[in-house]
Amino acid sequence: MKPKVLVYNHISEKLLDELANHCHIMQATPSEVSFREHLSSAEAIIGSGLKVNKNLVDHAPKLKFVANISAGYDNLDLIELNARGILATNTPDVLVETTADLIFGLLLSAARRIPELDQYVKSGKWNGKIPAELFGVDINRKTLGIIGMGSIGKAVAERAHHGFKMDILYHNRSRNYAAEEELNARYESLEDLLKKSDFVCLMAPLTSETIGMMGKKEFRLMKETAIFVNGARGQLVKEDELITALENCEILAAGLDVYLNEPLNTKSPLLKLKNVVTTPHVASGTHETRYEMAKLAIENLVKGITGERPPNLINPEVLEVNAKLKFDTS
Ligand code: 8YV
Repeated sequence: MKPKVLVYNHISEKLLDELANHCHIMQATPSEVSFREHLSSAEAIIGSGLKVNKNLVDHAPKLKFVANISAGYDNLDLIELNARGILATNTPDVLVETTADLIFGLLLSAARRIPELDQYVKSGKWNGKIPAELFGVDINRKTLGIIGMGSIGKAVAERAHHGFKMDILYHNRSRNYAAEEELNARYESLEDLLKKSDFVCLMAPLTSETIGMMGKKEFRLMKETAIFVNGARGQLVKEDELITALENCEILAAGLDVYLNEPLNTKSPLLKLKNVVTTPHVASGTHETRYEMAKLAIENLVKGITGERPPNLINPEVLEVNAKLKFDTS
């Protein structure tokens, strides 16, 4: 018998066929009634965004492997997974450039007010001179501050530096010497980065140290003409304080791909603000990249099932204790 794997997101037929060579596939989204039933017999789960916490693993007594189809893994309670000897993998690298494209697109859209201009044309208001109230602000040669200079932060900075001749400042847990050398990026304290940047782009992972790191105090440090972009996780920002900063024009505008609660509540004040450009947590969302992410997640999972070390193992400490995970292939 092949090990049972619960697929809880859409994955292309081609990749499912590949996965089916190695396991018995069960499919259900978390909102479907059959999800719980499949979970109770699943040895592995694959998908993105599901909160894998104590409550979930309590309902998954056979679970040995969690294959996340995402780079971020803040949806996983690693303490709980490690305690139960469950391996977890993610999909870094393959989404870096695509994610940076959209994040830079948000920056451009907010600065040049592309959604507002689009509406202006489509609603038939363009019947003469464009009013100066619809003008944006320059991007080229301005200063971009990146908070979280990991691979995606660096890819955003590359677009800014090489394409738009921007000066790059960054704040990170550790120095990124490659970014300093290749992009002339300068390391700054968070406070100095916020004070000096024309654009602030948040790309840090969600951890106990970064949660709520941007709030009233931080937005007040930013220039009144500055634009804030969040391409990381909504929980890094005190969202009500961001809304206040935008309403009170303490900063000029924001471009947001992520929110405190997702999907964003239709009553959120963010939806009423003209100086906010939104996308629905979709930075990695192109056909090509989502395919590559699912493919990599499957590669990780198949390695796990066949007793090899998965390339993107998040919690190798489980393997140290367990040397080899035994899947039910009897
Ligand atoms: C989402 C992401 O997971 O990889 C990440 O960390 O944030 C994204 O790729 C993806 O959009 C699915 O929701």
